Order: sequence, then structure tokens, then C-alpha cells
Amino acid sequence: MSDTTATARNVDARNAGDVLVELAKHHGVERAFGIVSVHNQPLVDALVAAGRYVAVRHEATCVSAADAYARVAGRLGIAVTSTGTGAGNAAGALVEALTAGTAVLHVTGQIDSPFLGQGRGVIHETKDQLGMLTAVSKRALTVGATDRVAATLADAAALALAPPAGPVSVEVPIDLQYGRIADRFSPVEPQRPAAPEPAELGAAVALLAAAKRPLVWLGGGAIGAGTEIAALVDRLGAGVLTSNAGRGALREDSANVVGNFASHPEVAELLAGADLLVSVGTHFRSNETKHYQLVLPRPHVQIDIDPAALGRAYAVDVGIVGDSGVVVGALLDGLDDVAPDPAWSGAVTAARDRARASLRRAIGPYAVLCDAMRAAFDESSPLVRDVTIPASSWGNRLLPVHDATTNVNPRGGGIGQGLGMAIGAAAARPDVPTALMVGDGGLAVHLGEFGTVAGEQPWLVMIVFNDGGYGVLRNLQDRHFGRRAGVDLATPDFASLAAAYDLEHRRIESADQCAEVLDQAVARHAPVVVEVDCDAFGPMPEPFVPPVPVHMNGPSEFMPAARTAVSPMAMACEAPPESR
Ligand SMILES: Cc1ncc(C[n+]2csc(CCOP(=O)(O)OP(=O)(O)O)c2C)c(N)n1
Ligand SMILES: [Mg+2]
Repeated sequence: MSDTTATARNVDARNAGDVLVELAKHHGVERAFGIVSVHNQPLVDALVAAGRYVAVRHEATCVSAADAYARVAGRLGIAVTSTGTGAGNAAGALVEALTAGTAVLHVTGQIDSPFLGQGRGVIHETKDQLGMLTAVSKRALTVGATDRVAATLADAAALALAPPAGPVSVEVPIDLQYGRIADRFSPVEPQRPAAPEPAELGAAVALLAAAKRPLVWLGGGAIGAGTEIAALVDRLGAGVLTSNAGRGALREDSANVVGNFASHPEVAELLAGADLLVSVGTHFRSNETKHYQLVLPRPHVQIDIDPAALGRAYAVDVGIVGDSGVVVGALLDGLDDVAPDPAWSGAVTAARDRARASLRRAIGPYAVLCDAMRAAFDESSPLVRDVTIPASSWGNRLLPVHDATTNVNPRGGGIGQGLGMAIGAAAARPDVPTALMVGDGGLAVHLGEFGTVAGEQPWLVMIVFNDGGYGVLRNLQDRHFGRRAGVDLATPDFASLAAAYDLEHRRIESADQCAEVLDQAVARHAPVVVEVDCDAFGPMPEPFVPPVPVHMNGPSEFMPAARTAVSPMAMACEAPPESR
């Protein structure tokens, strides 16, 4: 625990900090993440006194940690930042929470209310903080009077939690934070989605009943509906694809769960042979659909809580708006006899096995590390993955995820957020070890958080893949440009760096060391830096190149895809190694 030296608080002098603590207690938030400032002192003071505060080193980490805490604990995350630069530092991580749809309550300072909007140069003053936060949050609210603090915070928490969830920022001018508040915190119920339309359910049931070779595609919106989805998949004899975010909605060791392999060529035959697609709570993100060039089966039944998602990336035949568990439960209730093709489940399992075998071949010795990781960590251990080659190639696919609350990574692909996420994940689940996969480049972004790790002593194994730079961009440049730009980095001696923070350090230089080193690291019940020396470990037989378009012949080559059409844009890039 961070600083616990606060003296007893005067209960007659309740202020915004006390309200925030009451809110945290109501929502079961054991840890909030922040950086103290003259502009949030009452908030931090109260959180520390309540034993619910973790002091981090960068405001982005306040949000990344709260985001991962929310994903793992399945409840609200709370981040506290300062005004201006502090709130601005949080912006990138708020983008990620918005992308992932995580319920984060971000409470930030603001200058004294009498000086607002004058530009007189009050410390930390910024031009349009609310506008800045509005751009990167689900909503941003401001508090205009002390007697609005409690109601605004309650509204913000409810807004953040209401599906589709997202980060909500609240700025509280510092004079109002100190103001006396008589009322106790009174929670607001998050708004629930409306019931699905019977006509759409009926149309979907008719398609399901007629399907012989159905596929289901699960996104992050499927999490929490695992029981209903498992029952539907069983009834239909369906194969299951997932997005990265949907991993773990169903256990990945099930014979019919192909997983996050939709763009893999071994799955192409399955996609071509399917006669129905049911998608649940997914964006169909570019990296998972070969930049929308992947052709998906029709008819397509799409289920999403967000009406705007229906048909946005792929044409839809029946769209149903609603909570995924409720909708899938209603589909099950409506379904009578189904007669799937008896050969279909065998085809699903064969495609699943081929995809995994091909990826194992592509990554060579890293397959051993992947197996060792799965064996060393608990099924309920958070598996946090920054944007590094081993995560993008195999961590996001081959490393089995059996529980969706363990599946933590930046869905928007921003590097450097992994360490903060791991801190939040470990705080949410202290009884099991948390795993972090991070590159030397991603780690450098928030290296200061080693200080947080040293102070908090979470049960966290930080596996650092050291290839002396931005390897994935290096691979991309080698493949497409034949010259390198901005990718080779001066990299620290990680053993000395860990020692400087009094953290344990272990090195892996070959595949045969993986199991022993990881087992020893986990057994320490404390933070350990496990450095994988990528040069010594050996190359992947098929270097990972990110599946993004490279517009070699200039911008005219880029032609935005129509909503439902396949983009004619040339995929100058290669598909990921597992898909070659
Ligand atoms: C915030 C952000 N900045 C830049 C990038 C571009 N980018 C993607 S991966 C990467 C390199 C990551 O390097 P490292 O963590 O060492 O992993 P490696 O690729 O070497 O395995 C960069 C710079 C990004 N995705 N996000
Ligand atoms: Mg690297």
C-alpha cells in the first residue's frame, strides 16, 4: 500500500474526498490510482485515509491501471489526476478505455471556480479542459457548485457503467473539492438497455433454425454472456471465432472454439463453407479482418448493445440491439429443432488445430515459452500484453485464455500501457500471480512505474522481450522499405535497472530455460523482471510483420472501403506469420 501515514480525518468536515470514498465503497472499488497535486489534495487525502489509494508515476498510468482494474475485477475503476498537464497526460489512456469500453471514473482537478475561463495564468490552468476530456471520454462533466459534487460523481459512475461502458471524466474545481458537504453519497443506477425487438428475434431464430454450418464471432460484448452463448453454440453445433477482446468469453480449450484466428488462411475454408454468421458484441476491427478484406459468411445475424454497430463494418441481414446475454437467451428460447451438418463440428476442430499448429511452426522456440507461461500461471491470472511482437503474434492467439477477465491488453494498439495495466490487474487480483508481456520499447514509455511496482510489491512477473528496439516496425521496414528509420534504441541493462529499484531480475536465453525461470519467478510471490534476450533466444522462423496496409504508391492507392464492400486497397503488407 502506498502512503498510509494520513492522520485521522475530521468526520464533521466532509468534503469531495469523502464523497469519492463513499462512492468507491458502494462500487466495491478497493484501489483507486492517482498522482497527488494541489488540485486534488482532498481526494487523495481521503482515499489514502480509507486505504484505497495507489500512488503511480504518470497520469496515463492512473487511467491504465484503473482500466485494467475494472476489466479484471468486473466493476468500476477510479483514476485521480491533476488539472491541465495532469489531465492531458491521462488522455491517451482514456482513448484506450474508450476503445475497450471500460467503466473508468476519471476525477480530475480544475482551477478555483472564480478564476475559470479568464486565462489569467492560474497554476495548471488550461484553455478548454472539458473539451479536451470530452474528445477522449464517453462523457466529461464539470462540477459548478459544492452541493453538486455528490450528484455529479454518482451520475458519472452510472454513466461509465451503463452499457456500452466507457470512461467518464469529472472535473472538480479545487475550491469546490474543499467545500463542506452535508449529504451522503447516494448512488445512481446505471441505465439498462431496452429489451430486444420480438420481430428481430423471430427473424434471427428462423435463420438459426435453417443453418447447417453456423459460425459465431464473439467480441468484448459477449463477455458475461458465456453461459447463454455456450448453450447456443452447443445447440447449433457452431464453430466459434473471437476478436482479441472476446477471448475467454468461452474457454479456449473447447474443441469448437477456433479463437482469435479468423484472418488465418487455415480458417478460410471454414469461413467459405459456413452458411450463417452470428456476431455478438464485436467491432470487426481492422487487425482482425485483414483491414476489412476478410469475406464473412452470410446471412449475418449481428447482436450488439450499440445500434450504431449494426452493419458498420460488415453487411447485416438481421440486426438485434440488446444485452448479449438477454438476446442469446431469447434466441435459445425461440429455437425448436435444429439439424446441423454432422460433419461441421469436425471441420471446425480441424481448422482450429491446423491454425494453432501453423502458428507454432511460425514462432519456433517461442511456442515453448507460450506453453511454459500457461503452465506457470493460474487460469485466473491476469495475462496482460503490451504491443510487442510476442504478444501480437502468439500472446494474443496461442496463449490460451479461459477466463475473459484475465484477457488484458490495449485493444487500440497503443504501446506502453501494459505496465500500468499490469499494476491495476495485480491490484484487482492479488491472490494469483499476474503476467505481463512487454517489449523493451513499450516498457521504456512508462519506466518510471518500476517505482510504483517497487513500492506496492504486487505479485507480478514482468516478462520483457528485449530486442534492442521497436522490433515490429523494424520488421515492417525490412520487409517493405529496405531501410530503417527510428527503430533501433539504446536499451538499458535490465539487470542493473531492476537492481536500482530493488527488484528481482532473471534472464531467459534459450527455450529450455523457460519453464524453470518462470516457475521460480512465480514462486517469489513478489515482482520479478524476467528478461527474454531475443537475440540469444533465436529468431522466429517467420518474422512478424503487422497486418496493416502500407501505401507504397502514395495516398491515391488508399480508397476507403464502402460499408459493406471489400476494400480494393492493396495490402502491401504481409499477413501475420501464422497466416502464411
Ligand atoms: C502509443 C503508440 N506509439 C507508437 C506506436 C507504434 N508502435 C507499435 S509497436 C512499436 C514498437 C514496440 O516496441 P517493443 O515494445 O520493444 O516491442 P517489439 O516490437 O520490439 O517486440 C511502436 C513504436 C504505437 N502502437 N502506440
Ligand atoms: Mg523491442
